[in-house]
Amino acid sequence: LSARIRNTTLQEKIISAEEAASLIKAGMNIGTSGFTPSGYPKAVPLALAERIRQEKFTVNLWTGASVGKELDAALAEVGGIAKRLPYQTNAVTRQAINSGRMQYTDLHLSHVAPMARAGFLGGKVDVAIVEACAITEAGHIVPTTSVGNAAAFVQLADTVIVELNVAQPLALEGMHDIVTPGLPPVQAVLPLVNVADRIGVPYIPCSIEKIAGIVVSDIPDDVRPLAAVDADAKAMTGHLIKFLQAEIKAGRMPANLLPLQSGVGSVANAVITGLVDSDFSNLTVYTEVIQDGMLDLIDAGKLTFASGTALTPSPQGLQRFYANLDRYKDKLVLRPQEISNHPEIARRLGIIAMNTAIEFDIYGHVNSTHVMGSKIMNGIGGSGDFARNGYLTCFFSSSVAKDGAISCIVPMCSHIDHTEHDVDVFITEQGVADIRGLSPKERARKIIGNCAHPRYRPRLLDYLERAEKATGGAHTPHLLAEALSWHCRFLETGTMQF
Ligand code: 0RQ
Repeated sequence: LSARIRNTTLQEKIISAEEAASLIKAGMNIGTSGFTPSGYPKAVPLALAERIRQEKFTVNLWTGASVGKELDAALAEVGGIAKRLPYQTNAVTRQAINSGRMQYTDLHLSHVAPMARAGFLGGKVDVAIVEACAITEAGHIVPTTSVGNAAAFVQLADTVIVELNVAQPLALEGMHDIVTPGLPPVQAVLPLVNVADRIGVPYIPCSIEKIAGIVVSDIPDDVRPLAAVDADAKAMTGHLIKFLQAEIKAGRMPANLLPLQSGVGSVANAVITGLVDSDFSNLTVYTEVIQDGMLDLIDAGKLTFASGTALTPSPQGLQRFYANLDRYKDKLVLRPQEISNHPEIARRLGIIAMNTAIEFDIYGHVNSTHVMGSKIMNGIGGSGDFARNGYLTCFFSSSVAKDGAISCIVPMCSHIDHTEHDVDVFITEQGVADIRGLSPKERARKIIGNCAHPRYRPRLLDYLERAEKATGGAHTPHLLAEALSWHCRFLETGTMQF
């Protein structure tokens, strides 16, 4: 352990998970490391859940993004979370949110640390719980497979609990680049002009005094297998690659493209995997999650560098990453999410933003978060950070969901996360709608014609034409009494079909 805890005073601070959990009091704001099921604390949350089961109290949980079952599910199952932010994918948590048992604040991921720093999120960070692979002589914390908001939470917390995970290789040290920007009006310029630039230090600055206890754990990240690439995802990838090739030909994109950002899920993975078999080379990635497909691209010699805030591999991907860490380490960096998702940097680098929608409407608004207007799915995640600030912003979706009972292209979205002003290109398995520079009515015809499923196309066109007539050709014509009728029909009959 002396290789991992390099200060003798700190070696005396090793405590059990139960002792660490006892430092947490009812009503506290707990800020943890973790982003997707990577680099989150596990042993302390499990002990905290057990305490909550017996003593019945709640805390507020702030993370980087979604986290594994030992944190989200364990605490949600015992009713231990009063308020959760900023992104989740756990079924138990989702159920608690949608049944009114848990409050949920869905934030742009780049906003969380600045808002916590500014005191906007309902108090301070009382306790930070951070997974580490080592603690330096000075007390600085070396993170593991993600950074997320860990640096900001450590900076802001009164008390820090370090979960030293010996299952995480020590060789991860050096992969991180940590900066914690200040508060306006004196924020430093972030001098990041290439995806591989390092602008910080390879650890989370922390003082020895702030560390209240160190818990040694060996629980691995709860990484999940990849969803199979289905026919729709394959078709969307094909459309995207053709579209990008045409952009290069038209002189609107360099031959090696621009830094790629891609979301999570089956489509995102298919897109990245699809690039492995394409002609593109010397690619770069500036994103939040580094997935298996990016390791494939490195292995194929097509990716020169990837910057993210978390590794999000499959179980096989994680083993492959650990086994070849030295080789991958030169080509990867993990940053705080306020830097990986920073609007200024995304704009400067000119990223290609690629995210998945639940539904979008004929005028180009996107719903990424809510099913039928009311029920949260996961959250906006980083999609808004990148969509608003990308050089080219693409949204993907199958044209229909639930075996065709739902059209993912609707007259009006039942909830809006990204507006018509944020999107350049929509891609479904049907085709591509490039809406750059188009007026709302031009956009509507392109989206209906190129992206909607043939089964729903005539009805969408009929809606548009009747709306144009009823409003005398208004700028964005709607029949307000009918605009959400497709969703109402689904809720009443189980299908949007007429
Ligand atoms: O339902 O789970 O019951 O099968 O939605 O849909 O097709 O499996 O797609 O896993 O890629 O997730 C938008 C949720 C897509 C995700 C979303 C139903 C469908 C299925 C899931 P089932 P798929 P994916 C980086 C960027 C927001 C955050 C983001 C997401 C389920 O991509 O969370 O982009 N995005 N972050 O049947 C009702 C519709 C539907 C529908 C699909 N129109 N109405 N249900 N479904 N379309 C990541 C981070 O920031 C960390």
